[in-house]
Amino acid sequence: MGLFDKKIPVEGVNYFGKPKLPPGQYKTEKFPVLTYGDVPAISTKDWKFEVWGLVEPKAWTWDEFMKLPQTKLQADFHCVTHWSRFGDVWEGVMFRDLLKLLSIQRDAKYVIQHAFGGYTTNLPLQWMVDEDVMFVHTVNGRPLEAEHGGPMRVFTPRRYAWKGAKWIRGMEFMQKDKPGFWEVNGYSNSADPWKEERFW
Ligand SMILES: Nc1nc2c(c(=O)[nH]1)N[C@H]1C(S)=C(S)[C@@H](COP(=O)(O)O)O[C@H]1N2
Ligand SMILES: [Mo]
Repeated sequence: MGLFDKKIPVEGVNYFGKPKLPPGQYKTEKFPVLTYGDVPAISTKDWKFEVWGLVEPKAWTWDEFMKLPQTKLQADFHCVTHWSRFGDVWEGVMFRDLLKLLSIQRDAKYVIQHAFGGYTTNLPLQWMVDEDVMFVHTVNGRPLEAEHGGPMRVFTPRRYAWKGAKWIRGMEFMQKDKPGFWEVNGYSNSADPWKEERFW
């Protein structure tokens, strides 16, 4: 069996009313690892999350972050390389809940995710707020594995998976957009799987 279990039919709609399987995607039961570069070794003791830019700067240790409201979300994961994983239970902190603790300046319109190791990705603040963007530390009841971004990654269920940084270390709030690692390398800025926004 190859990477794609092409014969498995996927029917129905997801929790935001879109077809479970976006166009051009295949269901896989595997959880491939897609990382550019090395897997950084980050212990929860070393982990820290910071916000900067057009926001009052703040920082959280692991223990402080884990005291934020915790949410479980069952959601599907779509990679631009055509594989989709269904039904995992993702657990962590919703971006919306973090946002309630931030003092953001009026002219902040974009959010840049920064990862340990240098990876970045960008989204409009409006989408980060409206949608179900979350910080994830646990998947299906198990701590997120290092190769999948543990101890903490971002997950953006309505976007291709590159819009969520593994090993998240901070977010920068900006007035102007700043395309991230894959966006600079030719991938779509908006990355909507149901519109097949793969490249630009
Ligand atoms: N820090 C970091 N985050 C990243 C990446 C990366 O290379 N580095 N790859 C992105 C891409 S292209 C995808 S498809 C998903 C893959 O997540 P996975 O390796 O857990 O499947 O992570 C995204 N986040
Ligand atoms: Mo990807």
